[in-house]
Amino acid sequence: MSSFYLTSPIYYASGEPHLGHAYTTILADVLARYRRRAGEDVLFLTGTDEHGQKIQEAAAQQGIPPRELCDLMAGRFRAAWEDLNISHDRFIRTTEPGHAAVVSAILERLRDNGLIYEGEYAGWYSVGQERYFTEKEVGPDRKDPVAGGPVEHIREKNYFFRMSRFQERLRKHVEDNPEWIVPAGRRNEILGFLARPLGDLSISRPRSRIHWGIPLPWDPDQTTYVWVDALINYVTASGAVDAGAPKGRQGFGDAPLPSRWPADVHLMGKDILTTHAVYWPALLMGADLPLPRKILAHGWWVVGATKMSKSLGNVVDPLGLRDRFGTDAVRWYLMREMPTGQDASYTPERFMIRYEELSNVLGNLVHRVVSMVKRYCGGTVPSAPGHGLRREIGQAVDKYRDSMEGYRLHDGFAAAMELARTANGFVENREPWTLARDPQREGELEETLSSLVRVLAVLACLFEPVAPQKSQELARRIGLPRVPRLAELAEIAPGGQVVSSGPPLFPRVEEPQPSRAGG
Ligand code: ME8
Repeated sequence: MSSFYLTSPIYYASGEPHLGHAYTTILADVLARYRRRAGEDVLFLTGTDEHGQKIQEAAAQQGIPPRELCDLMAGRFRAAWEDLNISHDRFIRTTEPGHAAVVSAILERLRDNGLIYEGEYAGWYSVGQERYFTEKEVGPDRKDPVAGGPVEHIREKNYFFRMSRFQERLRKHVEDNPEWIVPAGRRNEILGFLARPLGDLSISRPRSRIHWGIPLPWDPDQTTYVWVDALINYVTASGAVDAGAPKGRQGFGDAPLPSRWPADVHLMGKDILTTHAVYWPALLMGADLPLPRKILAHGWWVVGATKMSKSLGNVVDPLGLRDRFGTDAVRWYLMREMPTGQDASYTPERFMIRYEELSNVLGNLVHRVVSMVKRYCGGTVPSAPGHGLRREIGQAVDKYRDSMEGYRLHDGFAAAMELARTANGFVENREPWTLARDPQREGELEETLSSLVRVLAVLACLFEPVAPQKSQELARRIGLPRVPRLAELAEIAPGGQVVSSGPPLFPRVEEPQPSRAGG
């Protein structure tokens, strides 16, 4: 069985989970479920980023120890993912002791490779982004260029990683592997970044200023820079580095350990592409570890022209629609509405358009087919060859697979919905109600219903990654023990299953009013 390792970012434990986090995590979940349905052995990693100034300050503001804040927020993220039916295999927290050990081992390796030096840092720091920015980037208004938050001027001792040494190797890697950073627009952004001289990376902060973090193994008065700490989570969870082993046998260089590394894909929003596509590969090269196979940076959910964000207080929240429309409908909206890589904004009207597809096209098809099998065949799926729509099924599945493999999820799901639409058209053309009145045409009726049940089995499989609960319910209604895998679709032979009816899969609901998230 081939394996697939995918990661979401690990989210800051300083704030509540919101729509942006949910989007990336659902995207990751859809890919994980798709890969499992394709028969692969998946490791899907998510978690929380728990160190650094941002957490330290948030905890101080609330008057609680940072650890307490992290425990609380890690719990909130876990609960949010449960509510959204996220099927992660591992939830990592950077405060886990095992992670600190891997961070130390990697830092030691960089130092042994002659890539660390001590220096003084003077520049602008944004706590919101946990990053330094150049004079030019902060501009005359002295704002962080990502979210427009405040920056502070800092002058202090830091250790530096010789990132500049990897500029050429990295640039060549991006050039030679056009599919490494997707979508292409984001890749061009990184190529542009790498065309200018790359500085070295500050990897530590004085402990006197930032105490909440992992001490440098050779200088405990310095705390590891939170981005270095955070990025390493992907390696920690993979098992590629055994920090407890003697040097030389920890998994670096020519002596790799059996592990899930390298990741098949790192997913993230475009706000943190540079850290993932520049800092991270440079650190991996420095530590003699292989690079991830792909980096996918998606767009933002925006309000007007700005990124939706907690700190900007402009979060308009479709997650609040779960109560009325169900989790699967919200997942469907988010995946179907945003072409992977582009920005999108939530509006109640667009939500309704997407919901009505579920209800009027897919839900309606399920209802019609199940009712007809009940009415005309006593509830048992007829054993007819069911050749109708075979070509259409084949084409839809091909387009779906091709889109999913190419990370164009919106296209993949559009193909699935199109198949449901075609099947509704097939019902209208065949008019089973007319066939049922004519005993001479009983064979045709059975053939038609059998074909339709086959389509429903295929749709259960195609929709499962985005609408797992409803797809299971769909499989149950047509008498299947579970949702079929992709490889099983060709052999599905309807006949003999007992269907069951139930309330509409996607009931009619009134249009949502714009809502503002609280908290
Ligand atoms: O950056 N639209 O964590 P974070 C779409 N801890 N996605 C959005 C979004 C929006 N409006 N807002 C946030 C961090 N996101 C670091 C990551 S990884 C080693 C460390 C999503 O809590 C998107 O995935 O600020 C973005 O990259 C991420 O949340 C940032 O989450």
